[in-house]
Amino acid sequence: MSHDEKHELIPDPFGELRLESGINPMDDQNDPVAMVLRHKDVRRCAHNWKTYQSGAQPGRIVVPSEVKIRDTRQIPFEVDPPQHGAYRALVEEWFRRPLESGYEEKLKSIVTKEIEKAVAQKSIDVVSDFALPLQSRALTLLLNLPAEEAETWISWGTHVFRSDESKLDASKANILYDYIDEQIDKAKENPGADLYSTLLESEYEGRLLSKEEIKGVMILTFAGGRDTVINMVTNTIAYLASNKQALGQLKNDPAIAGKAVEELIRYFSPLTHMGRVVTDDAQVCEHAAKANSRISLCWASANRDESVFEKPNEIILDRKVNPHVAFGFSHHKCLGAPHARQILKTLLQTLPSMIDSIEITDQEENIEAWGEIKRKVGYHKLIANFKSI
Ligand code: EMZ
Repeated sequence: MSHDEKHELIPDPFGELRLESGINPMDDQNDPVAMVLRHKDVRRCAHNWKTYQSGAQPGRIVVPSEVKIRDTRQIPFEVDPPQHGAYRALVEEWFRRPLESGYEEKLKSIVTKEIEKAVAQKSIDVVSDFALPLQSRALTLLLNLPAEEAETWISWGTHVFRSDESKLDASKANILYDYIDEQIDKAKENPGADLYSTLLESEYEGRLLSKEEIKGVMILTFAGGRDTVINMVTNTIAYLASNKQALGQLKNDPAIAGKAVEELIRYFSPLTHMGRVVTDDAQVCEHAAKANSRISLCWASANRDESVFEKPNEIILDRKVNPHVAFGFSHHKCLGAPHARQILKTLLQTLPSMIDSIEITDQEENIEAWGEIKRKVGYHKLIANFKSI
């Protein structure tokens, strides 16, 4: 490992394999997964939904597979075209609300309060005392629910299906399912201007959505944008703590915030990969992908592909050409992306005018294991001191 690599915030562990074979073969619960590593192949496979499907069995495209802890289909995530498009059309507009005027201001007030709280305390754990409450409070805006609702979600911790004890925690998952059931029933009795009520009025193929379908959308909303957003925020704080000049750059030139958002999300790639089920015997990079086996689209590796990105392992806040796939690619690209982007943009525009520097005093890295490969995706714990201006 070179000197530079050692000090990299989020190192790229896929480099060698990406050049050599383009594949990282791994096992998940006795079911092989071939991780596809090159940008070109990741995009090609993501686009080819006929051969590489999302809808085979609820939970199977997630790695580690969640088939043992849920049978509710997450919608539109686990549905293939053409049904996928019809479901997506029902929710697309709602998930674009973060781009409407007024939303950013509300988000700014949430972000500002969280920074003020961090400054007021001598030392905080960025994961549990900053990123998690920020993610949950921002989610009340996205769902258009009262701010207090965030307290319940904060109590669930960073992941709704994983706990310290287990990577797949069924009892934890049940807390979320029961909560969602209850909320759907409440909205049925007492409709409001929130996402549940909107879904209860939505029609698919000429009929109202079923409770199971609504539950599928809501599970995705709670699970999909949770640890990913928390890692994005925590990694941003770790980056700004070790790069004081970046704080200055963002403060002096706030117009780069938009580009900086894309670059940080490319670099962090909070979702390492997402699986697909192979429908017909196929070949990816000379690797035989057998029917009914799984491949995964490794966004994190594609985002460091040296044939696409100049100096891929450097964070260049105003990077000009940035065709990253951190939010996925093609039909299934992330529904929550406008919301995630707004959260990071607001943070990058607010923090530099409130904070002089950030000091990290302790940390525990969150390292994922994918076969032989280990990847740092963020932190379990990041103890920091926010020093105000
Ligand atoms: C699924 C997934 C969605 C899955 C875009 O990613 O996120 C994971 O964190 C969940 O465990 O169920 O929602």
